[in-house]
Amino acid sequence: MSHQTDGAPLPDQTLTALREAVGPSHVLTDPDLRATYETDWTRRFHGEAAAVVRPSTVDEVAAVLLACGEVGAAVVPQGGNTGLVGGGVPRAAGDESGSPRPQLVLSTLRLREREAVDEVAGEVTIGAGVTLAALQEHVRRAGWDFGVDMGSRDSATVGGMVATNAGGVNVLRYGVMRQQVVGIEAVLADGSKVRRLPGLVKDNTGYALPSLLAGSEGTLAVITRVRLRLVPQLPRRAVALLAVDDAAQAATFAAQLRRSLATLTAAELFDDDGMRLVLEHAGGEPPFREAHPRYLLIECAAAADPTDELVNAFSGLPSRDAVMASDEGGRHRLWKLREGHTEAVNAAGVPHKLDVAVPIGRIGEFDVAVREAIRRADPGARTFVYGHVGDGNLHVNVLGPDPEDESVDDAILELAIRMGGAVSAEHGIGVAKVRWLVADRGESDVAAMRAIKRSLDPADVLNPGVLFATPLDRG
Ligand code: 2HG
Ligand code: ZN
Repeated sequence: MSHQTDGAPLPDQTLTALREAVGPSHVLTDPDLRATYETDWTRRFHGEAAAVVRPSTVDEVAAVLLACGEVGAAVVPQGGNTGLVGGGVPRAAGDESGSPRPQLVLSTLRLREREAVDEVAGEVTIGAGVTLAALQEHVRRAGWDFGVDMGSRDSATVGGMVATNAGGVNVLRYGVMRQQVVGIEAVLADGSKVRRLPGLVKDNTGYALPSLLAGSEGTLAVITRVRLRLVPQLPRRAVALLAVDDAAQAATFAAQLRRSLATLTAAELFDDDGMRLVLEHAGGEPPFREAHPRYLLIECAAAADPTDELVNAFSGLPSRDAVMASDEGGRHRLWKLREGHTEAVNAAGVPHKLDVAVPIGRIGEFDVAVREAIRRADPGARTFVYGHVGDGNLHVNVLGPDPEDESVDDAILELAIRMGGAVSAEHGIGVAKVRWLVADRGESDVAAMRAIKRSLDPADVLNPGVLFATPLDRG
């Protein structure tokens, strides 16, 4: 997490091999050209790569991995660089995970192939570097939709979303990214290709490699193409914002709505400080005359207008106040209050971002306890808690503590584990939470994970320092 440089150079013959593999203009060694690939979105994680390499085919990816494997160079796979745990940018010099090995970024942004939608199966095969927004546009033109959606849709890539098992705002309806993956093509550390893309809904032939690679955070393979399950397009939408007493009430309301509203697609939580920050940053009017402790945003989507159904459902709930919108502009304004958080927090400082899962029934308790734990660790810190209340997934964002100071991070993650939660819900472990893997998962789980990693990538070429401390046989 420091801003020193690593500086280990790649041997000349490796640079030559890389240039031959992907074309000279796609091996970036100039620091100005590398810069945007070397720092993460939060600016908290940064490292220096000997080169950024941008292959455009699976064979080019294989050639890059072979060239790196020969000289023991580390490869950091990167999609849209929207990750929030430092897993897609080079390791910083002086980090525990840093080593004198040269490292390079393998950008998947040129893997942009878009096959025609398979109308009969309701599936599509798509290059890893295609953004979520481009995927949505592509499948919507064919009358389908994709089940995962999230605020970073314009930059986040399909490959990165699979590699991190992304979640987003529609998980309560369609599940996480892993559940959309029907098939995968990927290159292993030794340059061999695994390809399972026939699009079979049922396929129990051996280990489920696509499921294993989903959420492996670039440590087992470079994902080059994926085959994804599609969902029906639901063009009519309605959004409501409920003012509530606390996070516990938001979770209770969300549970009641999940039972009573078959068209429910999202149940999102944020607090008043967060909403004010979004309005200050992006402009706009507060939705209510007075401030309320917490807000619950809910969305319904259907083929026919779900407005009446939504109004009936939330009118029966004892909320403090409520507004709703069915027109596009109004829906967008309400969604902006939630989706604008990430950008608004980032504009106010370098945030500590803790994406945690807690049992849904304990969300209220966690929301109270986490604020107290942060106050104890750093009384001057500013805290914003928002997230996917319907999934038990909260994003605790803290401004104030130095980027290198991990005391608030530790307090938050320790609390999540103590309450039966997980230290990562949808953003991954990256380098940010490596120290917490054993505490969360237990020794034998992590030993099994390490055994898988060692057998597929014995020289630790792929994303060293992510998930596990390096060298691999340590702690
Ligand atoms: C979201 O739900 C994203 O908005 C980002 O997962 C969360 O900003 C964050 O911490
Ligand atoms: Zn999220």
